Amino acid sequence: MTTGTLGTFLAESRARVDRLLEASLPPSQPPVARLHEAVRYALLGSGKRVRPILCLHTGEVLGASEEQLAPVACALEMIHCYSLIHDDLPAMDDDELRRGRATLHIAYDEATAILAGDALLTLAFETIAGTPDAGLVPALVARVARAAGMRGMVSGQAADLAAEGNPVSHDEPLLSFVHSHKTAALLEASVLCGVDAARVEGEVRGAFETFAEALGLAFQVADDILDIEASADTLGKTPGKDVAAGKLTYPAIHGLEGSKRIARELSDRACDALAGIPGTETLAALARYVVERSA
Ligand code: GRG
Repeated sequence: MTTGTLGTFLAESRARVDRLLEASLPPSQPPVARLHEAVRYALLGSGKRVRPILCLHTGEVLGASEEQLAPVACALEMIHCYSLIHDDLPAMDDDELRRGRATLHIAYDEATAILAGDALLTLAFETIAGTPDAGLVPALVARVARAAGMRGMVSGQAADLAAEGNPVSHDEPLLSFVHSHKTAALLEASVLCGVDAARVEGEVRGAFETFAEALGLAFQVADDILDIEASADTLGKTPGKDVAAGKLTYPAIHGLEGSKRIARELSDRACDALAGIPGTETLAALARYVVERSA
């Protein structure tokens, strides 16, 4: 697949996800208009929409319909946006720039940012509950909750914060724990929700599990590399912050070149897992894009 073809696919998919997200928001009410505005600012502003695109495309390749997939695809982006809002708060990463503009607590205020995050997390599960194919709901809720909560992203974030500025704790097992939980878990779940919605089992499910795990980790290694190499303009957030904060990153443990090698190996593993499964060329191209992206 050429870079141009993937670019067109991504642009069209982003526009589709934006339409689905817009349609999934409840109408604003006057007493809480500011909260609704803040949620819209965080959710609809911009973003690559990697998680919903992975979910929709995986599911559709395997035979699920947009109707079955749209609620959970939107829920994954809502949870991702909530995590970014809370991660940017002064009590966490204390960032003023996200997706090329002011973070939510800067554009609004801290209390509104906390509530907008809470609102997006809960709206995500309300949205999954509305899946028209009701038989899918328990599995999707369980998968997304697990990836986002104490067995996933929240634990990864807690371990990351605990390791910050503490070089003694900078070891490979902890690095793997943080990255597999903080970032990879939700990306992995994005692919696997597509597989769940298509009710695919057996060898093909196994291949997608390998793909999802490798892709999720590759994404985080690439993010660590971008934190060092990208400029604020392309990154849309403050570059170099992770290194400056003494964060536990792949380059801190494996060096920049070692990290690039690991990212390539993970993306190769992801692509190899899908080899021979018809219709998966775009997913393989996405696995390459994840490590070659510049933002
Ligand atoms: C607050 C519970 C809680 C968790 C926060 C996701 C996260 C955990 C923190 C974000 C910090 C960070 C930059 C992690 C690296 C990987 C990552 C999630 C990058 C941002 O995702 P993209 O590149 O962002 O998909 P866009 O803006 O394109 O949606």
